[in-house]
Amino acid sequence: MAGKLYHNLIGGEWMASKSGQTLQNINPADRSDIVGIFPASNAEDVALAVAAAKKAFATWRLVPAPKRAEILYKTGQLLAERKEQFAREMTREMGKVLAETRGDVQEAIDEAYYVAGEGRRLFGVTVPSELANKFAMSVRMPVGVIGMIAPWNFPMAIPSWKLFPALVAGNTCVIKPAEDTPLSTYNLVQTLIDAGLPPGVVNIVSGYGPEAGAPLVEHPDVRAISFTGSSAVGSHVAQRAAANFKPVSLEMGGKNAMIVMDDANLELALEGALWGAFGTTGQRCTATSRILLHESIAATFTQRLVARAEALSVGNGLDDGIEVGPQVNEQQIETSTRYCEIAVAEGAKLLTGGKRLIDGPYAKGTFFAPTVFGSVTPAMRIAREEVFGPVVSLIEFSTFEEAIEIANSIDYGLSTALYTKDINRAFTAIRDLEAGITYINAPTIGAEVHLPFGGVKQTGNGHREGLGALDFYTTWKSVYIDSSNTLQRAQIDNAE
Ligand code: UN1
Repeated sequence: MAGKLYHNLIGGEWMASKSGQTLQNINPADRSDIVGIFPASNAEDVALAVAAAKKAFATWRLVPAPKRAEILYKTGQLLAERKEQFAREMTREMGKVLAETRGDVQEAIDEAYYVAGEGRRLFGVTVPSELANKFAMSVRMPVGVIGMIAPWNFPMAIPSWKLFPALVAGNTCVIKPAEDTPLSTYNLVQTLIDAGLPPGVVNIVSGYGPEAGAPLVEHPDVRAISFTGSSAVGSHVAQRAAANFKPVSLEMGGKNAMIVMDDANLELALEGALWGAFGTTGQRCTATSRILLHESIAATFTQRLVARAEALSVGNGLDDGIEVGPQVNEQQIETSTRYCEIAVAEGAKLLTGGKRLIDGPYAKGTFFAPTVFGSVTPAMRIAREEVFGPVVSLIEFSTFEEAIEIANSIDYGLSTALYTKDINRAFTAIRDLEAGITYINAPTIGAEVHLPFGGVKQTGNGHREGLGALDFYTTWKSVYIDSSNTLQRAQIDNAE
């Protein structure tokens, strides 16, 4: 099927890239299906979009926050009406199964309602002054033009985590969607416009990282950058932005561990493992990619997990009964294949999967078999490096302390899970696991929008989405109002 032609959105106008270059949005379940043709933008397009956002900032920043919030609330309502259509389009461009793309749109709806409430809060802090007849408070100000670079795995939810808090705070935005999944960002932004967002407040520049992402990061009028993607690209973004001291919010990789203790409800842990490891075809930064098994339950758990992994139905996410969709593109298939080879070479035991699926209907797309590796040791690369595919490693341990140590032994720190009935161990794990998120008796995926989302170590640089996002999208201004009609010198006139 030939794809529809889409344009950039700049200053409220839909326009082709100045170079005329385009990219194809391809259905990963059927690579002959072209979802759309999108601009492959470059620095020239980015400059126009930033200029439009800068112009719009002059007026948007003055719209009262509760009014800005009403547009977001309306956006949530419209998204709810459009949920099924947007979910279907998302499965077609990204591959994950319909139940999950409905969840992705729902996450944007949740974010809209959550952030809409912030329009009547945006709390500042009022404190007493140390001087008489002096009033002291601090208020949140918008930052200005924000550049956003979004990933393909949550093509509507993650752009909403970035756009909505930025907008409620009075910023204007230029967003570069992932080149694999621009349509969902278009659907999101079109919905914002239909809800009443003025022209130029959000601008879309689609394209590839080096040509469109890099100029956005470097543009002097872009005051802050929010990036979600790999740690390798995140490091690049941070270094480029550092040249002019631009704040950067980075949300990057994970190698998330689920610990299963000897007293765990094994059926529950199995369900969690399957969902955590193979949901979204393993393509979540929160995916369960290491399962740490207590030695006393390891054999049973492994046998049951492998059987259940083999029984998962892999296929086109739009078809009924499919549990695991394709990987997003050829490059991801190559990464999964390469890591399977590395794991075998390191001495891990391939228990199931380990290969691309190519027969019958699979020939048309980028499918990879749900894969389980046993006999994995914590030092192996397959236990340390992010695969971002349906590949999970099983590691055995003897004591709870050892499990925590293994869980913490990697460079990432996003999500963790512990399955146990022991409340004391649960609290110890909550305290000691080095990660931004810890689940007890639930898998490593499933974060809700109104809690902080992000991680430690190479997962992030200290910022959070969800609760905490406003700290990134606002800048503090401290305000002192002196009503004494005299010069009062702080630290001097009130000293003893
Ligand atoms: C991601 O993997 O990039 O917690 C985000 C979750 C989802 C968000 C994942 N709500 O798994």
